[in-house]
Amino acid sequence: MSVLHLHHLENSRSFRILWLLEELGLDYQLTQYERTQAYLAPKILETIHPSGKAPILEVAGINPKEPDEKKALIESGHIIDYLLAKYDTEFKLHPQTDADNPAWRDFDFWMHYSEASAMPPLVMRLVFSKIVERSPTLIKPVVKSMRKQVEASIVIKGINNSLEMVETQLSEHQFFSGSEFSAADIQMAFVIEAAKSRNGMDNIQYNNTFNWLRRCQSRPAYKAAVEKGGALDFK
Ligand SMILES: N[C@@H](CCC(=O)N[C@@H](CS)C(=O)NCC(=O)O)C(=O)O
Repeated sequence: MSVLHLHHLENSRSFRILWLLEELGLDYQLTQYERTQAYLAPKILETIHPSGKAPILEVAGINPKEPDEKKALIESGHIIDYLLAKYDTEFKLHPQTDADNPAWRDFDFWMHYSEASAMPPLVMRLVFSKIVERSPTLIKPVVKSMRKQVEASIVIKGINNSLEMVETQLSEHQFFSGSEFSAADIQMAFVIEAAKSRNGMDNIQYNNTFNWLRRCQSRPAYKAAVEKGGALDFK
């Protein structure tokens, strides 16, 4: 029995964990779920963790007093931190914590920035598109026009700010924590793939970002994750 059991929802942040497990070369059990028609996670995920969202990583033996007990970890950033602390003991996928090291500061910054600031406007974009899709025909034009105004002033500005910051980072460095690939690239790749598909990205304006994404996608572990969990295909 594997100690690690990943619950992976198609086209979701759990791809990050799948990719990291492959980078670390770990043995793990994988259960895959399809999204519902409403593009949500299936209810069954709530039986594994009350959040009902992906990723969920179940870890056995985390409590030495109860070796058979499994703990369900959530939040992609937290799961990544856990896996790195436990299994990346030679620091191949993250810099050692050191406030004076710019590589660690960059690593830590992008690990947080991805979920705290970069993802929310992308999620809003998805939610707005669903509101329009599901609004009654009669009021659709009004809803569409409201969507356009809010998106232009808040959502698109937020996405573009993030993309500019990312492009600047990747024009100065090969990766998010400097010259070496790290788990911060895994965390940020999901953001960029979502932005590419939900916002559109000009490949000349964001040339360094596109080149970095190609470097990420050509990694054997990325390809193995696609093979096992399916390529990201955003709606
Ligand atoms: N901040 C959380 C976000 C988790 C999350 O929202 N997951 C999405 C998939 S990308 C989900 O499960 N959505 C389905 C739902 O809400 O029903 C993380 O980084 O893990």
